[in-house]
Amino acid sequence: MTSGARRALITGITGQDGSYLAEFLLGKGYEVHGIKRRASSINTQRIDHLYQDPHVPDPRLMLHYGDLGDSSNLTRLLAEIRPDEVYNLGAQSHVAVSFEMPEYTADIDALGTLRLLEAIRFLKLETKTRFYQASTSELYGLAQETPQNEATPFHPRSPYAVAKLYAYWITVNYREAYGLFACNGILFNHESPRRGETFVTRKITRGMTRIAQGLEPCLHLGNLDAKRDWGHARDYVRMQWLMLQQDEPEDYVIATGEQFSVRDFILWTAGELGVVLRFEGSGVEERGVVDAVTSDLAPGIKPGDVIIRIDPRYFRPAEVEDLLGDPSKAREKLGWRAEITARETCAEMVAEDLKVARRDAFLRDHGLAADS
Ligand code: NDP
Ligand code: GDR
Repeated sequence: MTSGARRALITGITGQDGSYLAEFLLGKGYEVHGIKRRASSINTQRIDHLYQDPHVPDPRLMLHYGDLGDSSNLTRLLAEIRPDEVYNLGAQSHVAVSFEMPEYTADIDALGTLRLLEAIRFLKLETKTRFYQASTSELYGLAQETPQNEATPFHPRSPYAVAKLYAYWITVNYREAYGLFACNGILFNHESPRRGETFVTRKITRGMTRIAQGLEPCLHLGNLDAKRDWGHARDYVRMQWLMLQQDEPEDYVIATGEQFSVRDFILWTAGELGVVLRFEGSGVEERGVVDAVTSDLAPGIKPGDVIIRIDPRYFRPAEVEDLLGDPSKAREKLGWRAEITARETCAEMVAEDLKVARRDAFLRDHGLAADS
């Protein structure tokens, strides 16, 4: 522990939001501690640009090995760090994977939250440490009303969402029972160039830029009709911090208030690449067919190519079709509003993924690719 700066502990610091939040808090002068998991390969790519040699005087970013499944580890870290703010972003965060790994998802996403809260209580940090829980629009699932706000009833539709429901309520419970300053941010989908490669937006921008560079022939997706309220992660981590700076702990919906379909996102991506795309057929036979290519960003694509196909393996046992958030409370109480639109987020993601795809194509063309 170093200076008298405010101290934050972030679980999930190696993830999309964790990396933006760490950047944001360091910019505010915080001393930032993050929990990373031991893995057989390096898993800190998203925060490597923030890394500081622990031997430099007064380091501001410190990483600790840990896991939300390990109570003694969490308790020891909290005892050592004594953070002013804990941001619980760590989770098995993939909805489709939660159907494959329901027990693990419940252990990490539901009980992991309890483990952290109990550690705070056990160490008598309730009056010092403020707690942010990464809750989710997936809680609404089969939404009872549109748009969804803080009063909309929950109807979770996946093991992930059910685990997050427990985490939501145990956070409320520790606030009510022990007076902990604990908040749920009910965040709608938010994306960025750092989004995990298997979430639909990044899968689209990464897949289509690779097709554009002739690295892959076609992208297989699931339900193109799903509608989401997509924001940008950089906008949303600002709100996570703001919630913990208030006089009273409360729960907030964070969303843009605009909704688009997966198909819209594909068409935006095609537009960024100068590809005129048309959908034909229906159901599992639906296909994205290229009508024209109007730029030099997609040398790997020509008219008539089928670059989008449906693969039923990406359908979920229970789907969330339609989510749209109402962020009025965040706007009115905290003066927050999303600054980056879904369309702008898509453009940024395409630009970043195109750089990587071009590099990979260059390596391939010069016989330098790892597998060449
Ligand atoms: P990511 O999947 O990008 O990051 C998840 C993070 O959790 C990673 O750092 C991951 O580590 C870590 N993690 C996974 N399992 C464990 C574990 N057992 N112990 C400790 N850490 C673990 O998610 P996002 O950044 O997108 O989301 C952050 C949080 O917000 C998550 O809780 C998510 O469920 C929630 N959320 C996200 C939304 C979104 O649209 N992005 C919307 C609403 C809520 P590693 O890098 O090693 O895998
Ligand atoms: P989501 O995000 O489930 O909303 O959870 P994801 O991007 O995975 O899916 C969004 C919608 O797209 C449909 N879809 C596909 N999804 C994926 N991943 N892959 C595909 O090939 C595909 N084809 C269509 C899905 O069926 C779904 O309807 C994200 C996560 O970040 C959660 O952690 C977070 O809580 C919620 O957002 C809010």
